[in-house]
Amino acid sequence: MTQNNYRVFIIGGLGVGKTALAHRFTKNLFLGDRASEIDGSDEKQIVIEGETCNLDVLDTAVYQEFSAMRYSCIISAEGFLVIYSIDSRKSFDEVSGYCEYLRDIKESDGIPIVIVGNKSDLETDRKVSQCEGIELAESLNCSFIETSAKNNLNVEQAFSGLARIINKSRSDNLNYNLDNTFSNNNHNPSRCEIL
Ligand SMILES: Nc1nc2c(ncn2[C@@H]2O[C@H](COP(=O)(O)OP(=O)(O)O)[C@@H](O)[C@H]2O)c(=O)[nH]1
Ligand SMILES: [Mg+2]
Repeated sequence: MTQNNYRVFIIGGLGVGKTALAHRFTKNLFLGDRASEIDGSDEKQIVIEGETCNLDVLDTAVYQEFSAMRYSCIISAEGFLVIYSIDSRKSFDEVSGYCEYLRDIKESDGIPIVIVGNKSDLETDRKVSQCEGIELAESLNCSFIETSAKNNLNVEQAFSGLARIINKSRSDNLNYNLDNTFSNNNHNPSRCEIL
């Protein structure tokens, strides 16, 4: 993968807004209920630390759960958005399992992950406080942000924040590998950042 290319994978429970977030970010559209009909990959150029970069966004459909396709998407991605919906306690409870699943597949505890509490516009239906989101992210050594794909709140920040974390991880790994005679991707500097 070239320096200016970032591949990110979106994961989370059914209906949390993975496709809606991908569409809001890449096309600046909110598709409402039609979002569930569309899954796939898309890309967008953004500027990170003064450089124009290409972000490949992989949004795989539910039917691909545990498929070889999903596995290879995860292997090829450098960073992950783990999404829950702030109006669903169940989706929040699933977050740590997804993080563990990704870390198992990537065989590293240091992979860039941003935990995203989506549907922040649904304040009156909120079941998970922002504090709980932050605490979970800290305990899992991940970054955190709340978004609304519907109202276009913090969507760009979630993706660009992840790209910045990937950048940092690339240079950390490079320095680590240069500083050590053995090369291993498993060192784990603190990565918790509230975006
Ligand atoms: N209120 C609100 N609804 C959302 C938001 N994001 C997605 N949705 C809705 O949640 C439902 C599921 O979204 P979808 O993107 O298909 O979820 P996915 O299964 O995670 O891909 C759809 O009806 C979307 O319109 C959001 O930020 N706010
Ligand atoms: Mg979807």
